[in-house]
Amino acid sequence: MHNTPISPELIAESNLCEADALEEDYGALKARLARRGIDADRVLEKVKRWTVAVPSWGAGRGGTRFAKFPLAGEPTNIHEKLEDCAVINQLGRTTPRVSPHFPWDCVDDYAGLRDEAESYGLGFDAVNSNTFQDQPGQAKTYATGSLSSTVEATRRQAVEHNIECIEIGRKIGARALTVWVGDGTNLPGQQDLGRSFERYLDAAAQVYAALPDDWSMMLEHKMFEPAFYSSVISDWGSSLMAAQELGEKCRCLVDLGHHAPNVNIEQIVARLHRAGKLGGFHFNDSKYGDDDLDSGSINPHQLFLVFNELAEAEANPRGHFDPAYMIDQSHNVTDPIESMLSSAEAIAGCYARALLVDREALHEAQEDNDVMLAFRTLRTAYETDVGPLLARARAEQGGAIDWLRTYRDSRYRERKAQERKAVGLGAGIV
Ligand code: AFD
Ligand code: MN
Ligand code: MN
Repeated sequence: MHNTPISPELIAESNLCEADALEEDYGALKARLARRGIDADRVLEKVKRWTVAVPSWGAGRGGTRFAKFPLAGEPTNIHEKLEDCAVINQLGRTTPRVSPHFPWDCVDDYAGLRDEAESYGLGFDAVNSNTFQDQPGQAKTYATGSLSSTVEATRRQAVEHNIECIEIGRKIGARALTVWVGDGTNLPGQQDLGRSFERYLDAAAQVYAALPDDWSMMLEHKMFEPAFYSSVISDWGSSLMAAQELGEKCRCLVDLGHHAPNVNIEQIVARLHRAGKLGGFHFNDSKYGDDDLDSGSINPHQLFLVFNELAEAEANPRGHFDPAYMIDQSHNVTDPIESMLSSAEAIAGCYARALLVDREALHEAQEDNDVMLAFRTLRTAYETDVGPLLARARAEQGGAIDWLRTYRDSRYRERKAQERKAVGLGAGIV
């Protein structure tokens, strides 16, 4: 029996009020899908097995470089973050793993931390290293670069930090390291664009050499910020070149917010899969740049199209296909628990819709160059309201049908506001 921060009785009681309506709605969806030759119950079982990890840093209020507005009762350490992640999984039943970030989540006893997560029914996902900011007492600064720094001792320090992250990861049961560096330049001429990439490759190879056999390393590209003229791993091209050079266990991670505006991300997904280098995702949504908004809140259609490529890849795998799915968002004005529940539902919904695409009909229309029929085949799946299916998946696993009402009825945040120490004001992108 797991430690349950939200009372299971409250969830059961709340579900009781929704049960009849859900039964009716699911029945209607089932009938509609049956007419299209789709067995809703089979889709339901797949959706129940589908999971996405949550970022430990997303459990707290994020901020911009202008301000951070703390939330009463938000977590201030990894223990409290785990407790909040347990709430997210308890109500939503889609997020059983937490991706930690070091040194933010450092503790003395990692075996104990693993047990603590397990007590909530949680496990750990990819570990994230941090060489994009300096820590108190750190010997070398990352102000002008980390893995790609011109200073040898700085590169060594960054390599050692990544290796330490792998060691921590082994203790907590993780199997992947995600490397995102803020390295780049702010003015033309600041660094040689070719040599900085060489230095990065050389240092990243030392990290790669320390990977256990059953681990993978994921390279996360990002076009700009904190470097505003050039970034060393700016795009999927640089990421793919590096992953191909580093080796088999190295793959690319696609953060949906890390591209130039209007880039066709679903096509990048297809290309990376073609190269056998699709490592994983950081889901979020964006309007203008790396906004880190809630998944599916701005462009749910793009999210669906990404999942359509993933469903295609799953049906026709080339080499390795086991992408790591994760949320990476910054919740500046909402309760992070609510944002992550909403996002996990949006993401799982796109996964479910992608399963509803009549793939045979789509391929046929594509072969025939029947443009409208191909488009309508996708559109029919996209326009299907899978809400009842997602709600049923939650309910059958002990989650909440109406997670928002149940969460608010639990007064969890208000209780934590009494127990937890307050977070200070401040600025900073996390
Ligand atoms: C960054 C990147 C990367 C990093 C995280 C830290 O997306 O995933 O680990 O945010 O907050 O923008
Ligand atoms: Mn990210
Ligand atoms: Mn980002």
